[in-house]
Amino acid sequence: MTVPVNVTVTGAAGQIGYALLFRVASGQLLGPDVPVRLRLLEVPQAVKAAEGTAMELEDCAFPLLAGIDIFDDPTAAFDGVNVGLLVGARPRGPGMERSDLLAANGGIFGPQGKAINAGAADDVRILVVGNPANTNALIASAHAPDVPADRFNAMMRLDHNRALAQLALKAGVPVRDVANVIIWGNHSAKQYPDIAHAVVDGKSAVDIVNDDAWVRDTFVPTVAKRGAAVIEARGLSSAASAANAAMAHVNDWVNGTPEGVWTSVAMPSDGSYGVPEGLVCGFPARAKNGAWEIVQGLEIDAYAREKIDVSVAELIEERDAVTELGLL
Ligand code: NAX
Repeated sequence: MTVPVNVTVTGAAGQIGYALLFRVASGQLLGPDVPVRLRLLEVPQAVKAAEGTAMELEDCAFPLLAGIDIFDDPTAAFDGVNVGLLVGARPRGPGMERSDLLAANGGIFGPQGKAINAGAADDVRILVVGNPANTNALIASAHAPDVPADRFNAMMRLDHNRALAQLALKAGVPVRDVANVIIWGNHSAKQYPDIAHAVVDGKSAVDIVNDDAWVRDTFVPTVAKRGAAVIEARGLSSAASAANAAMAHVNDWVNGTPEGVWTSVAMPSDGSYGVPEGLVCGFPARAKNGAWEIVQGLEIDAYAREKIDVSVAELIEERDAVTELGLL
């Protein structure tokens, strides 16, 4: 049998963890022929809950699940990691300033980066889901100097999927007929969901929709604020949709994006589209041979430029704040 792939999931006892782990164990992350060994990382007070989830995973008798280990120590959890899903993070509490939030998460993602540097497999791929995801990925990567920076991604795929769904609803077509939206910038309310290059049934989405006011005043804020709308309705933040997006992100990264289609990925900028080098920023990207390539040469009009710049400015602010805190 093939050697199992080590998948480390942090925040394993949380709600995204619960929506994610059963799908990973069933083979949906990497493919139906790839056995996985789960390595779950939690804070000590949540280890018992993670053990409960592990019992349920065992009870599924997944043929591809080669084992489950639970840790409260990042060095052990990331030893031998091939795929890391970094979900656990410190949420913003009442009265918490943004700098407190960045500092608290720096205290999580710095040590996790160090642990990845110490123990990861050569082919390691890390997807950061825990917020503020882009800057958490930057911090983790900065603490893993021996791992190529492009192995650290932050998740824009949920925003991407939300944009596909809203566009399909507007166009009155099934979501499978819609492709090539882009989420630029930060995974925050300042992201820029862009349909300028999207297609509906192979035709320009802008022409099909033919309604600039809808795009600017409805589509963009609906996608950017969808997380808050889900919290308002459900009383809890997005979990199954976030887990679904993480699955799709890693599956595409490893197995490649379909021909002619791109997705949205936050990865370290190489200077493309005027984004300062090194910022972990949302770009349109295709995966080939296990690596992402930023889609080049797309025309950016003045409106898009302004929206992208606003989001990038927020990423720069976050980077400057964590630099000042000594977290990079
Ligand atoms: P939960 O609060 O349900 O679970 C988080 C889990 O992480 C908890 O079990 C906690 O004990 C654990 N944890 C905290 N610190 C840890 C550490 N140092 N090591 C290991 N585990 C640790 O949150 P959940 O709803 O699962 O969301 C997790 C994260 O995803 C949050 O930061 C959330 O903001 C973020 N999200 C990101 C999204 C994205 O698109 N990038 C969308 C969904 C979600 O909002």
